[in-house]
Amino acid sequence: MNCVRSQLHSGFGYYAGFLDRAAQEAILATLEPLLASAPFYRPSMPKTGKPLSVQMTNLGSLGWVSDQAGYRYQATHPVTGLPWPAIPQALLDIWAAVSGYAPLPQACLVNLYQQGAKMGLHRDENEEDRDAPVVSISLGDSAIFRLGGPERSGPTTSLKLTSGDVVVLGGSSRHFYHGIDRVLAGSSSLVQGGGRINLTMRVVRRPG
Ligand code: MD6
Ligand code: FE
Repeated sequence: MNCVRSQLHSGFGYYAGFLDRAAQEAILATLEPLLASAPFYRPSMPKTGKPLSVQMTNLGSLGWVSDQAGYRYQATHPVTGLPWPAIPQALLDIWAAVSGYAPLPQACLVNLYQQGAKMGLHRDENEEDRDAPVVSISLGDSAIFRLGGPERSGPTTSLKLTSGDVVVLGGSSRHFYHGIDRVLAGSSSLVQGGGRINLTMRVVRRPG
């Protein structure tokens, strides 16, 4: 494994180059049939119903969804009505390698960034188990990831995430604001048709 773990804050892990090109291609090939049965859809914002620029789908027993009614986890795809496909073993292996947390994730949110898509500063706070870290895998085009602190208005640092990088938000950083300012279109040839795919694995319900 050719990667460096940097720790900028307690509980924040940045594994640059965790997955080599072959491993990235293998994960994409594994995802292909799963994304065919649980296709990307465009969620909308609570209250306003305004569409997000990021397209989403999920893997696992629970998936994160957003619509006019609010943010929540649910067992089925909002468009197909089918249960989400299971999280593949290759992703669970990454969880086991970097999370430091024995219970397995119940949800893997899959974000697709195309044509100027970005994600505003937010905290992941719809999970019941917030001792568990969130593990994030980046594939395809590079992105500028902004990491702040526990307050929305606090100082932030920016980090360029490239294909194969893995980020862990654990410990105190689990509750830190973060977002994607922009994606560098054309910076990777991994994803067919271009763009960036981000996978975030979460433990939603408290285990046991
Ligand atoms: C993204 N990531 O990289 C968005 N959340 O597309 C996240 O929102 C995120 O990278 C929790 C933990 C790690 C993350
Ligand atoms: Fe997040």
